[in-house]
Amino acid sequence: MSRATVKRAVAGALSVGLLGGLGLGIAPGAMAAGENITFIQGVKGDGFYITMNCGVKAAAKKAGAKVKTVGPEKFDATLQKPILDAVIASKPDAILIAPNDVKAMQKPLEKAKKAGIEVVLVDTTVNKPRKVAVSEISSNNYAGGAAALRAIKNAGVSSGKVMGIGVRPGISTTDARDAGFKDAVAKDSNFEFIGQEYSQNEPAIAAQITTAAIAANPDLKAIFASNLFSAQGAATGIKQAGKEGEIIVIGFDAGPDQIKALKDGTVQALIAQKPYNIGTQGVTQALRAIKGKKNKRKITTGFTIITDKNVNTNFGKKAAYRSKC
Ligand code: T6T
Repeated sequence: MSRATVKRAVAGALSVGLLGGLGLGIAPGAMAAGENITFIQGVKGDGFYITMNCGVKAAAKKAGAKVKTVGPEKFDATLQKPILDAVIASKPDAILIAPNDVKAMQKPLEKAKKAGIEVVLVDTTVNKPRKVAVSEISSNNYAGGAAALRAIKNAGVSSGKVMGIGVRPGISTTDARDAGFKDAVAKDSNFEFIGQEYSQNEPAIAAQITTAAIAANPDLKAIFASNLFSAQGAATGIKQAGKEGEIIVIGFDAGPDQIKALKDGTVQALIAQKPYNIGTQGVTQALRAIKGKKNKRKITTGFTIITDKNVNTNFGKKAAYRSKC
């Protein structure tokens, strides 16, 4: 029986007054402190997960829970799976995880559930989330992708060729953003979607894709790069091609490098998620599950559009990701 299951049994007993009746003197809630939570990031060193980790740590500290944070060196399920296996073996009460792939991480996460560990999916999800997790917390990624077309128009481009740079198929978040963008473009006959490319989360590949696309399409008007590293690379590619301000770049996420690119005019808008908030809510849901309380199955967090107009305001600054807590 896992610690979480034991605690649930104890919480149940407390609620019917069994332990009180036995005179054990355990106050309701006393068993709740000191839960062990492990947060498995999508990838190490990513401002998005760094900021989420700040939220996770703050919420855990407030609740008296302990947190361990781990993550793969690359956004790659073959690297994340062994990390998850080791975490399962260490028997935490709950795991918060951003799975690297909808399919490849499904079965490994089913093992966590079988081991009695409460799982909360933060950011990304898997194909059958209900089989593994008590709660899923993420941005409205599809709506965020659609917002990218509005941002292109707000940047002054009302027609022409646009393209997408994502990470790779099989990542729930970026797939949804890419689809949201593509569908929005399809609904607007002034625009033409010339293709979806994939950076494998490598800025250098995103830069190459950008320069090649510009060479092949001198009339390219805008690029939507659907995550931090793709956007970082797209900005580099735009600079290499000398097209700053001429070809619009809309990036998802708001890491320090992206904010810099926005300020220097290489990128025109950033769709910033609320990773800190995803982290705090993730801990709340994990603790609820550990204590046998009802969970919110799905929580959708919002996003903020950062442009040169608000980047230096308190609003814009608050939306930017952190590089440390
Ligand atoms: O965009 C975020 C995250 O939401 C996505 O799932 C993977 O990429 C990021 O971590 C940014 O690098």
